[in-house]
Amino acid sequence: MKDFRLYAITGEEFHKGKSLVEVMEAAIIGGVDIIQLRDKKSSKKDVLHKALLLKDLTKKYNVPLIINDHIDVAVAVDADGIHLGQDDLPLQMARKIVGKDKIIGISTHEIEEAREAQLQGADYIGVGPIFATKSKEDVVDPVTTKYIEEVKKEISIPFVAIGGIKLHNVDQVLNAGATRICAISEIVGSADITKTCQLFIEKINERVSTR
Ligand code: TZP
Ligand code: MG
Repeated sequence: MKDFRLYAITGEEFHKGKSLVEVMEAAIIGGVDIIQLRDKKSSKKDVLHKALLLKDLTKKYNVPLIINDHIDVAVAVDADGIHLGQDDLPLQMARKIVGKDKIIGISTHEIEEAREAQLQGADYIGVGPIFATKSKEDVVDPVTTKYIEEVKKEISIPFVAIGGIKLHNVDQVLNAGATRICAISEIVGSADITKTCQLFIEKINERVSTR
Protein backbone atom coordinates (compact mmCIF):
# COMPACT_ATOMS: atom_id res chain seq x y z
CA MET A 1 0.00 0.00 0.00
CA LYS A 2 1.00 3.60 -0.50
CA ASP A 3 2.45 5.04 2.71
CA PHE A 4 0.42 7.52 4.75
CA ARG A 5 0.94 9.95 7.63
CA LEU A 6 -2.44 11.01 8.97
CA TYR A 7 -5.40 8.63 9.16
CA ALA A 8 -8.86 10.00 10.03
CA ILE A 9 -11.74 7.81 11.15
CA THR A 10 -15.36 8.94 11.09
CA GLY A 11 -17.06 9.42 14.44
CA GLU A 12 -20.45 10.91 13.80
CA GLU A 13 -21.17 11.51 17.47
CA PHE A 14 -18.47 14.21 17.25
CA HIS A 15 -19.49 15.77 13.92
CA LYS A 16 -21.61 18.51 15.55
CA GLY A 17 -24.36 18.65 12.94
CA LYS A 18 -21.95 18.76 10.00
CA SER A 19 -22.45 16.18 7.26
CA LEU A 20 -20.20 13.16 6.99
CA VAL A 21 -18.86 14.29 3.62
CA GLU A 22 -18.27 17.87 4.80
CA VAL A 23 -16.26 16.63 7.79
CA MET A 24 -14.14 14.16 5.87
CA GLU A 25 -13.55 16.59 3.00
CA ALA A 26 -12.24 19.20 5.47
CA ALA A 27 -9.88 16.54 6.87
CA ILE A 28 -8.61 15.56 3.44
CA ILE A 29 -8.01 19.22 2.54
CA GLY A 30 -6.01 19.50 5.77
CA GLY A 31 -3.74 16.64 4.72
CA VAL A 32 -5.38 13.41 5.86
CA ASP A 33 -4.14 10.79 3.40
CA ILE A 34 -6.33 7.80 4.33
CA ILE A 35 -9.84 7.64 5.78
CA GLN A 36 -11.95 4.99 7.45
CA LEU A 37 -15.71 4.67 7.70
CA ARG A 38 -16.41 3.40 11.20
CA ASP A 39 -20.05 3.10 12.23
CA LYS A 40 -20.96 0.67 14.98
CA LYS A 41 -24.59 1.75 15.23
CA SER A 42 -26.25 2.09 11.83
CA SER A 43 -28.05 -0.56 9.80
CA LYS A 44 -26.18 -2.26 6.99
CA LYS A 45 -28.24 -0.25 4.52
CA ASP A 46 -27.21 3.05 6.12
CA VAL A 47 -23.56 2.00 6.29
CA LEU A 48 -23.72 1.20 2.58
CA HIS A 49 -25.19 4.63 1.85
CA LYS A 50 -22.40 6.34 3.80
CA ALA A 51 -19.78 4.19 2.10
CA LEU A 52 -21.06 5.24 -1.32
CA LEU A 53 -20.86 8.92 -0.35
CA LEU A 54 -17.31 8.51 0.94
CA LYS A 55 -16.32 6.48 -2.11
CA ASP A 56 -17.22 9.46 -4.33
CA LEU A 57 -15.33 11.85 -2.06
CA THR A 58 -12.17 9.75 -1.78
CA LYS A 59 -12.14 9.08 -5.51
CA LYS A 60 -12.20 12.82 -6.15
CA TYR A 61 -9.14 13.36 -3.92
CA ASN A 62 -7.41 10.06 -4.66
CA VAL A 63 -7.33 9.08 -0.98
CA PRO A 64 -7.83 5.43 0.07
CA LEU A 65 -11.13 4.50 1.71
CA ILE A 66 -11.12 1.80 4.37
CA ILE A 67 -14.33 0.26 5.76
CA ASN A 68 -14.45 -0.93 9.36
CA ASP A 69 -16.13 -4.29 10.06
CA HIS A 70 -18.41 -4.50 7.00
CA ILE A 71 -16.47 -6.57 4.47
CA ASP A 72 -19.55 -6.94 2.28
CA VAL A 73 -20.01 -3.18 2.10
CA ALA A 74 -16.31 -2.73 1.27
CA VAL A 75 -16.62 -5.18 -1.62
CA ALA A 76 -19.93 -3.69 -2.80
CA VAL A 77 -18.56 -0.14 -3.08
CA ASP A 78 -15.09 -1.25 -4.22
CA ALA A 79 -13.41 0.42 -1.25
CA ASP A 80 -9.63 0.28 -1.03
CA GLY A 81 -9.62 -1.90 2.04
CA ILE A 82 -11.06 -3.08 5.33
CA HIS A 83 -10.13 -2.71 8.96
CA LEU A 84 -10.71 -5.59 11.36
CA GLY A 85 -10.44 -6.12 15.09
CA GLN A 86 -9.25 -9.15 16.98
CA ASP A 87 -12.77 -10.62 17.15
CA ASP A 88 -13.67 -10.13 13.50
CA LEU A 89 -13.29 -12.59 10.65
CA PRO A 90 -9.72 -13.98 10.68
CA LEU A 91 -7.39 -12.23 8.26
CA GLN A 92 -6.93 -15.18 5.93
CA MET A 93 -10.68 -15.60 5.56
CA ALA A 94 -11.16 -11.89 4.97
CA ARG A 95 -8.35 -12.02 2.39
CA LYS A 96 -10.26 -14.71 0.48
CA ILE A 97 -13.20 -12.34 0.20
CA VAL A 98 -11.46 -9.07 -0.67
CA GLY A 99 -8.55 -10.45 -2.68
CA LYS A 100 -4.85 -9.74 -2.59
CA ASP A 101 -5.01 -6.21 -3.94
CA LYS A 102 -7.10 -4.73 -1.14
CA ILE A 103 -5.69 -3.23 2.03
CA ILE A 104 -6.34 -5.15 5.25
CA GLY A 105 -5.64 -3.41 8.53
CA ILE A 106 -5.79 -5.12 11.92
CA SER A 107 -6.17 -3.58 15.38
CA THR A 108 -3.55 -4.83 17.84
CA HIS A 109 -3.02 -4.23 21.55
CA GLU A 110 0.03 -6.36 22.26
CA ILE A 111 3.11 -7.60 20.47
CA GLU A 112 1.75 -11.15 20.03
CA GLU A 113 -1.20 -9.78 18.07
CA ALA A 114 1.13 -7.62 15.99
CA ARG A 115 3.33 -10.63 15.16
CA GLU A 116 0.32 -12.69 14.17
CA ALA A 117 -1.15 -9.92 11.98
CA GLN A 118 2.18 -9.57 10.19
CA LEU A 119 2.47 -13.33 9.74
CA GLN A 120 -1.03 -13.55 8.31
CA GLY A 121 -0.34 -10.84 5.75
CA ALA A 122 -1.85 -7.66 7.17
CA ASP A 123 -1.01 -4.54 5.16
CA TYR A 124 -0.83 -2.40 8.29
CA ILE A 125 -1.66 -2.66 11.97
CA GLY A 126 -3.31 -0.28 14.39
CA VAL A 127 -1.34 0.12 17.62
CA GLY A 128 -3.37 1.28 20.59
CA PRO A 129 -5.13 2.65 22.45
CA ILE A 130 -2.04 4.67 23.32
CA PHE A 131 -3.99 6.89 25.73
CA ALA A 132 -7.44 6.65 27.30
CA THR A 133 -10.25 7.23 24.81
CA LYS A 134 -13.99 7.71 24.95
CA SER A 135 -14.45 7.00 21.25
CA LYS A 136 -14.49 3.21 21.55
CA GLU A 137 -16.71 1.03 23.69
CA ASP A 138 -15.20 -1.98 25.50
CA VAL A 139 -11.77 -0.53 24.96
CA VAL A 140 -8.77 -2.20 26.61
CA ASP A 141 -6.51 -0.28 29.01
CA PRO A 142 -4.09 2.13 27.35
CA VAL A 143 -1.08 0.31 25.96
CA THR A 144 1.06 3.46 26.37
CA THR A 145 3.92 4.55 24.12
CA LYS A 146 5.90 1.50 25.35
CA TYR A 147 3.95 -0.63 22.90
CA ILE A 148 4.97 1.67 20.03
CA GLU A 149 8.62 1.11 20.97
CA GLU A 150 8.12 -2.67 20.96
CA VAL A 151 6.40 -2.65 17.58
CA LYS A 152 8.99 -0.30 16.12
CA LYS A 153 11.78 -2.70 17.13
CA GLU A 154 10.24 -5.89 15.88
CA ILE A 155 7.51 -5.40 13.28
CA SER A 156 8.31 -4.53 9.69
CA ILE A 157 4.85 -3.81 8.23
CA PRO A 158 3.46 -0.25 8.59
CA PHE A 159 1.87 0.60 11.92
CA VAL A 160 -0.38 3.48 12.89
CA ALA A 161 -0.76 4.77 16.45
CA ILE A 162 -4.33 5.33 17.69
CA GLY A 163 -6.30 6.12 20.81
CA GLY A 164 -6.60 9.42 22.65
CA ILE A 165 -4.09 11.13 20.37
CA LYS A 166 -4.46 14.92 20.43
CA LEU A 167 -2.38 17.82 19.17
CA HIS A 168 -1.14 18.34 22.73
CA ASN A 169 0.18 14.78 23.20
CA VAL A 170 1.13 13.70 19.67
CA ASP A 171 4.78 14.62 20.31
CA GLN A 172 5.04 11.79 22.84
CA VAL A 173 3.73 9.36 20.23
CA LEU A 174 6.15 10.59 17.58
CA ASN A 175 9.04 10.56 20.05
CA ALA A 176 8.33 6.89 20.74
CA GLY A 177 8.86 6.13 17.06
CA ALA A 178 5.46 6.36 15.38
CA THR A 179 5.43 7.90 11.90
CA ARG A 180 1.69 7.47 11.22
CA ILE A 181 -1.02 8.95 13.41
CA CYS A 182 -4.71 8.10 13.58
CA ALA A 183 -7.39 10.07 15.39
CA ILE A 184 -11.14 10.30 15.62
CA SER A 185 -12.34 12.93 18.12
CA GLU A 186 -9.42 15.36 17.82
CA ILE A 187 -9.97 15.57 14.06
CA VAL A 188 -13.70 15.18 13.43
CA GLY A 189 -14.73 16.97 16.63
CA SER A 190 -12.51 19.96 15.94
CA ALA A 191 -14.03 23.42 15.33
CA ASP A 192 -11.53 23.83 12.46
CA ILE A 193 -10.90 20.37 11.06
CA THR A 194 -8.64 21.46 8.20
CA LYS A 195 -6.41 23.51 10.52
CA THR A 196 -6.19 20.67 13.06
CA CYS A 197 -5.06 18.27 10.33
CA GLN A 198 -2.50 20.75 9.03
CA LEU A 199 -1.05 21.07 12.54
CA PHE A 200 -0.87 17.28 12.91
CA ILE A 201 0.89 17.00 9.55
CA GLU A 202 3.38 19.72 10.51
CA LYS A 203 4.25 17.86 13.70
CA ILE A 204 4.59 14.53 11.92
CA ASN A 205 6.78 16.03 9.19
CA GLU A 206 9.01 17.80 11.70
CA ARG A 207 9.76 14.58 13.57
CA VAL A 208 9.79 12.12 10.75
CA SER A 209 12.09 14.10 8.46
CA THR A 210 14.77 14.38 11.16
CA ARG A 211 14.99 10.62 11.74
N1 TZP B 1 -9.29 1.83 18.35
C1 TZP B 1 -8.43 1.97 19.34
S1 TZP B 1 -8.65 3.43 20.14
C2 TZP B 1 -9.90 3.90 19.11
C3 TZP B 1 -10.12 2.90 18.19
C4 TZP B 1 -11.13 2.92 17.12
C5 TZP B 1 -10.63 5.17 19.24
C6 TZP B 1 -9.80 6.35 18.87
O1 TZP B 1 -10.55 7.55 18.96
P1 TZP B 1 -9.92 8.89 19.53
O2 TZP B 1 -11.11 9.84 19.59
O3 TZP B 1 -8.90 9.37 18.54
O4 TZP B 1 -9.36 8.59 20.88
MG1 MG C 1 -14.36 -4.74 14.11
